[in-house]
Amino acid sequence: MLPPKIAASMMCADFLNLEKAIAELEQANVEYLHFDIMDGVFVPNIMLCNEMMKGLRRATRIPYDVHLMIVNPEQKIRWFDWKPGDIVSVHYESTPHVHRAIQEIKSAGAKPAIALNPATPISCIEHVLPDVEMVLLMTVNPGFAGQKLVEQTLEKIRAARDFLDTNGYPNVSLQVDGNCSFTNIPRMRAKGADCFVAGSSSVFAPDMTIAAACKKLRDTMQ
Ligand code: S6P
Ligand code: MG
Repeated sequence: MLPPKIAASMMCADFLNLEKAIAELEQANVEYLHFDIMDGVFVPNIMLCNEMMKGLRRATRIPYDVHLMIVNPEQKIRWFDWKPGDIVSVHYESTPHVHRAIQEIKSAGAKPAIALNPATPISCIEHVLPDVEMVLLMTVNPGFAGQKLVEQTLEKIRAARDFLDTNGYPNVSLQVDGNCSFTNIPRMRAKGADCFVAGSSSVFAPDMTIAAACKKLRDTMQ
C-alpha cells in the first residue's frame, strides 16, 4: 500500500487566520494544501480562486492539490498559476474532453489527476490511466464540506485500488475526499486509499488545534 498523505482542505480553514493555519500545517508536514475550485455550474456552490492561491504561495512551500469542480476545465487550465509539484484534479463528468484537460495540465507543468463523483463507475478512467498520477474518489457529492460519508463509496475504494493494481498502475495514488473523519479514515485506508482530504471532519475540526488534529490523523492513517 502507498504511504499515507494528508491534503488539508483550505475551504474549511479559518479565513480570519489563514497565515497561522498554514504555519501550523507546515509544522505538521502535511503533504498538500487542497483547494476546491467551484463554478456554481458543475456543483451548486462557488468557492476559492486563483488569486487566493497565488496570495497564499507567499506563506508556504507546500505543494497545492487543486480540485477543479468546473465545467470544461480544458479551456481554463491556463487561467491558473501552477508550480512544479502541484497536482490538479479534473472531473470525468465535467467535460466531454477530459483527456484534453489532462494534457493541458501536463503542458502547464502540473501533475494531472482524474476525479469521480460517487455514482460514476471506475471503468470510466481506464483510458486516461497512462496519463494520471492520482485518482480522486469523491466520498460525498461534491460542493460542500460537512457532509456525511456515502457508505457505498467504501467498496468503491477497494474496487478502484484493485482496478489500478490489476491494470499495472500500482503507483497511481488513490485520494478520497469527503467526511475523512478519524472514524472513517481507518475504514478508507483498509480499502486501499492513501491520500486523505482532511477538512472539517479532522484537520479543521472545531474542537481541536491543527497540530493536535494532524498528530491524531497521522496515528489514524497508519
Ligand atoms: C467538497 C470538497 C471537499 C471538501 C472536504 C471537506 O466538494 O471537494 O474537498 O472541502 O470534503 O471536508 P469534510 O471533512 O467537511 O467533509
Ligand atoms: Mg475537494
